[in-house]
Amino acid sequence: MDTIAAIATGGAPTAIGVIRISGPEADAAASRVFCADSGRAFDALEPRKMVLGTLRDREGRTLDHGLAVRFPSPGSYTGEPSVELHCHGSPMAMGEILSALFAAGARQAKAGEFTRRAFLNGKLDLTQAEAVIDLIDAETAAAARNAAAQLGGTLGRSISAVYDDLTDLTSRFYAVVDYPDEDIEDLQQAQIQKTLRSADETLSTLLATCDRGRVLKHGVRTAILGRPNVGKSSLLNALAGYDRAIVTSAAGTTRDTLEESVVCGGILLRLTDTAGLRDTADPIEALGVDRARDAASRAQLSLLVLDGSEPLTPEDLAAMDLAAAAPRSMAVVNKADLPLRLELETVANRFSRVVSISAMGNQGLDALETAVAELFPTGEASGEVLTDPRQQEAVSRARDAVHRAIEAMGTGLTPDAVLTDVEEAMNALGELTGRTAREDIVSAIFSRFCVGK
Ligand SMILES: Nc1nc2c(ncn2[C@@H]2O[C@H](COP(=O)(O)OP(=O)(O)OP(=O)(O)O)[C@@H](O)[C@H]2O)c(=O)[nH]1
Ligand SMILES: [Mg+2]
Repeated sequence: MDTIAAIATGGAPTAIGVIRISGPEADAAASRVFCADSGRAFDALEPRKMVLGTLRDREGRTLDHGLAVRFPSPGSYTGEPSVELHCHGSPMAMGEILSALFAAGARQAKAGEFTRRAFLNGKLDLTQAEAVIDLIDAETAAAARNAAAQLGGTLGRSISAVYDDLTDLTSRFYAVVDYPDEDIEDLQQAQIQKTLRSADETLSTLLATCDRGRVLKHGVRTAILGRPNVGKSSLLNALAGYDRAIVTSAAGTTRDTLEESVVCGGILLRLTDTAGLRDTADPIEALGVDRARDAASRAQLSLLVLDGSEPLTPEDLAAMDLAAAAPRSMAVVNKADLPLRLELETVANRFSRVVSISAMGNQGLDALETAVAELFPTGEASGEVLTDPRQQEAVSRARDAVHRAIEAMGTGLTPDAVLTDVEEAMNALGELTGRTAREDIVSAIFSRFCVGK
């Protein structure tokens, strides 16, 4: 196994920069660039304790004063002998130190290679490796909390529990297949049925978390809809916290769709501001209205904006129809700073959630946040949420196979027919945790990582 090294803190100047080294020659390579102030030999430094010293380039010239930590095997992230060097985050100085490490026999680590080694050495399973990247990429606190729980191993453990039950079950089956004269006793039959049903239940519960997982990881596609001049762009700006969109008193200001991501009620909303919906003779505006309709058709959530200071117009009613067609929708009655002239009851009859705001005065946004949080409950961050299409596909394949096994048992098919299904379920679950994952699946996962992780 090669010894690998990389800057773990990116290429920009930072207060502190970390260089990671892992592999059999980690101590030897590090000893060439780090000299403890105490004068102790590098491989005699106390494990997992930070030690002060000088960092040097390949000619032995001092480049920085910093810290080193040794992690002897197996008590390291990768499971291999590892070292971390903490220095000032100067890309130039760190580049020189790295090149000295390469001269000492280490090579540049590839993206995700440290975590990949951790996986290969059994330090974490694939669901935990995926949690590492999800944690780094998390865009909301809820997503980070869920990734942290998954990193703790919750998802891997519940999958492994099902896997182990099925292993146990197959061994019983093999006993019967090997001695065909013996029938499976009724008691055994009942037990096998019970195991299969309980596997089905666990997997179905996991599959029910897919929607929640998608929201956590990818956020909610949200269209801001309404007739011209009601304050759609003002709402976008209020949520974004800066003047993202042009706002004027002229109806038809927004022509093209405009996108911005915000965290609202703890949920990541991928907002699209749209052109005001109306019939228009202006060909450019008409194209904008087409795009607005398109955004509405793709939205998971639509925010219908109405002007509370005016009675409903036929254009409002048409916009309502469009907005109400989205899987989730909410009416946002804007301009609450002006006297109310809108027929609130008509709106409330159509939308179960109606919030009153003043986008211009930044008022009522908390009510909007609460309503969004209620529409998309993230639940507690158990980590037992399927956030990735790969995970969802594997669990779904496992559950289908378990279903077939249950059916085969019911129709009195031969034990080996049932076995085939059970083994297929186990394969799918093994892919998920990495017990039986193919190389291409593993590679695809680690390609999402950055260098140094
Ligand atoms: N009084 C009051 N005026 C508002 C409020 N929000 C927006 N406006 C005004 O309403 C007008 C239209 O606002 P926009 O945000 O451009 O409306 P829009 O729905 O994006 O309009 P189009 O892009 O033309 O479809 C502007 O003059 C805003 O200043 C509000 O809360 N109170
Ligand atoms: Mg606008």
